[in-house]
Amino acid sequence: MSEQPSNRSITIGAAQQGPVQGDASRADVIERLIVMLRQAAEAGCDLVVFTEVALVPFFPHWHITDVGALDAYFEQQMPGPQTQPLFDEAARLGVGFHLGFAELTTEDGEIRRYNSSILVSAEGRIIGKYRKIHLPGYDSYQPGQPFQNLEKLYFRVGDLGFPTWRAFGGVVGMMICNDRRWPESYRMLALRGAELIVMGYNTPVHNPANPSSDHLAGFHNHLSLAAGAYQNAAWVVAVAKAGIEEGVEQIGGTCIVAPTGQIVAQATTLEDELVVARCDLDLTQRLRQATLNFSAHRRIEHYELIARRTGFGTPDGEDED
Ligand code: ING
Repeated sequence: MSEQPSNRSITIGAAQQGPVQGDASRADVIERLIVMLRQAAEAGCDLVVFTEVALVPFFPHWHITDVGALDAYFEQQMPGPQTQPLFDEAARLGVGFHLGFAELTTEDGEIRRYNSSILVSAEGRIIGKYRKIHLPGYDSYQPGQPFQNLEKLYFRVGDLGFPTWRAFGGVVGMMICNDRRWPESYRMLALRGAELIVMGYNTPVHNPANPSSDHLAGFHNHLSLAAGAYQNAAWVVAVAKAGIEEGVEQIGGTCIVAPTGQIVAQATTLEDELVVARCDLDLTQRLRQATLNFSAHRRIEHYELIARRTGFGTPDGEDED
């Protein structure tokens, strides 16, 4: 018998974004996002997922030494005057959304910068915020590279953990870009009940740290997402900032992945492109009662090694001589 969608199905729009060039204003970008928001409303979407650092070019690709120039890429209010139109249009259309942005805040008397994302309800209210934990790249300029990845220099490691929220008829969590390459990110969210995990990513084709894998950039993207979805029986929605942005070629591959690990919808361009799928949140529960029944099959008491190892270890056994 074919799976009958439950009444907990929601329609999700993954709003892939083409490049944001240096001369684009936030108003220009917000207008592009509103166009996709309207397309999503037309398609009956309950939730639209925008990408990581959606409002500006992915500035960690450059070495910026002037603090004023750096801070121009950050949002000091969310929503602020320039982003409020997105919140207003979403509320008018009755569509919730996820948005990635560079967050500048003053906490405990000091200025702090994060790579952040928010989940916003269909009424335009911020449900929750996440701050990126796995910051790839370097904390100092890397000479001789065609572009940089200075997230460790510009952002603090996220201090909010991996929270989840009851929203859109289910339990929703967020991660950002490099987080998706670490299985712990999905597991932490699943242990907190996440049935839907949403994220954005800015992923160059070329990885200066490991150029021999450049041809696998797209494969590793979908592999990470499908594995995370399947091994945690969660829906995963991942949205690219795609195309050649200020000279850096970034992968597309925006997709919606079912808890079975199947990619049920994906982008075919490297531009602004809305990808839509109907997602049955109860499918997560059916899988979590079967293959992924943690209490029946998972043996956490045997996993203490994970807690002790900080890196790839050496064999426990004696060397065969
Ligand atoms: N970008 C990349 C990502 O994790 C990267 C950095 C690329 C790491 C390729 C490893 C390999 O998709 C961000 N912004 O995290």
